[in-house]
Amino acid sequence: VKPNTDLGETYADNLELDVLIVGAGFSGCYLLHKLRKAGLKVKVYDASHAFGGTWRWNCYPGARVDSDLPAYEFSLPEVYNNWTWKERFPGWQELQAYFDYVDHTLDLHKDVAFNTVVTSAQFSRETGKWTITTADGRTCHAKYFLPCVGFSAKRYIPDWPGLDKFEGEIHHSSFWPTEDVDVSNKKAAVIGTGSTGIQITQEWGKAAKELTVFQRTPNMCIRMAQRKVSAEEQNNRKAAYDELFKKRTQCFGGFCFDFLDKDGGDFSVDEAKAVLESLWANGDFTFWIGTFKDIFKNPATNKIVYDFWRSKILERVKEPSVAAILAPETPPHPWGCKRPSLEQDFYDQFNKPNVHLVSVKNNPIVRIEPKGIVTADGKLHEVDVIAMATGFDAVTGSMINMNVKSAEGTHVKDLWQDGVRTYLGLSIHGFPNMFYTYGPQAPTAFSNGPTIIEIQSDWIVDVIQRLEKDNVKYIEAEESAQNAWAEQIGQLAEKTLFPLADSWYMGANVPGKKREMTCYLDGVPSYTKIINEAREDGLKGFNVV
Ligand code: N01
Repeated sequence: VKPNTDLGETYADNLELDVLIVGAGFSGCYLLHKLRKAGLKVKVYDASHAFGGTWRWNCYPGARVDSDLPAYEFSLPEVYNNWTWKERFPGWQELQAYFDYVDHTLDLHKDVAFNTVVTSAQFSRETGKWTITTADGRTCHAKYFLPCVGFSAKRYIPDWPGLDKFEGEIHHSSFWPTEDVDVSNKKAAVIGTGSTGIQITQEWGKAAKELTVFQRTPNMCIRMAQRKVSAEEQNNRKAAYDELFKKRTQCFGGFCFDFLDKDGGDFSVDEAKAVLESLWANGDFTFWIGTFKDIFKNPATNKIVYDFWRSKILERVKEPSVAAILAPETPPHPWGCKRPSLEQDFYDQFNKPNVHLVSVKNNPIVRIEPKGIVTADGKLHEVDVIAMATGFDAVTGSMINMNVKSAEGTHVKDLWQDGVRTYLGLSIHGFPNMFYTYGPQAPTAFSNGPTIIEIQSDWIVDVIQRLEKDNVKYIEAEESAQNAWAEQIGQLAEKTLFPLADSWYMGANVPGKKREMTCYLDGVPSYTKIINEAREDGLKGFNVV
């Protein structure tokens, strides 16, 4: 592909910038807006054709966010004042429209080069600049490099033999065609029951002639109390948004609620049940990160929640043998230590004659044949169309994907071979003047995206402004500070039940990936305090050159 220089300066070759951002999702939009306001010359590169990041790519049937209003949006009054949502948990179409509205309101697009895939990035200590190259042969030089590529940019597809021989349609959820995949007269399959598989199942269970869902690990889904939300209701609340957005920075998960201030053992059996009933009735994540405060530390408390959850699922699924796969008596892992999804009618699908569940826990998928999916017992499950809801090389994969190299030329993948190393979940030793958001060793997957993204982005903008004011050539995380941070990430995890689950949080979903906690587990307020203290303490843990 030849560079299209007709598209203006943003698409030019040999671009000279103060800041290059990669990714036009929540982080990229926010940082572009704030850095431009600070007077810097900034551009954004994005591989997609439009704004939205994950919400451009993940347009599979039923894709919607599990964070309810108004937690999942920018806290900028100039943005929220004139925007209203239609549903409590918006779907991908609405989220795409939101991003288009944000672009329009903040006039972002003139500084964003779409269809631009970054293929390498490396810093020169001599020039004090990053050199970034793109798939179509453009080069850009920037003093600061901000990869804002989220935690799920690198899709994971198991390497089953025969995948390329399948005669029907096959789509990974994060690379979904923009036109509808018609399953009305087809036998469809969904492989995987993470958040994505749950949502596709809800749609295809209704639309397909036959649907077979391949489940390896049960997803402990929470009820989603979806509803329409009127403009009037939202507008009446807007006077309180400033306070609400402040509150979301003060709660563990970056939502507008927090854990209860009591442990499970502080309640009698009946009291605990009543508490859980009321949280269940909320139909949102309060049942996950708004329950007993020792839920992720105390196996007894965790089991109380699991048993309650299971009782709710057993009420829904009619066939006991199917219910036993979806909600087994023995928990497959501690409650909530893999990301639970919100569901509306996922479990009800399995009461229909056209929807089938296959457990691949002890009978794995071994290959794909032209006509379908073969499990270890030799059975061919004939299907016409497959939704691969098999997830991502999460958290670390996005950065690795871009071929980012240290100033000395070492690929980030090689540096992380024996374990992820970052400082504050914001920077990496050997990568001067590079800061990232919503990635490894930050609250990332344990927080509401827009909350932590704004906190980290504000930190980055502030630091860059200070460096510019002081005429600094570059800053770089100290190796010792980075090692201490990595140790802290591991120690925090060890105090919890999270390492007991084979989750993508632990890197356990991708064969060969090192098993370790990839995110910061002590919540948004504690993380914010640490990064702000480091900044105020003369950029503690950084070398300033
Ligand atoms: O990916 P996942 P996802 N054979 O990794 C299964 C966010 N998100 O795309 O659990 C058979 O969670 C795998 O099985 P197991 C959200 O943070 C948010 O669903 O590893 N099965 C699992 O069931 C989410 O957590 C929203 O045993 C195989 C599934 O594939 C994250 O993105 C919506 C397999 C993968 O699930 C990722 O979600 C969507 C194999 N060989 C996504 N390999 C909302 O906010 C993997 N699996 C609503």
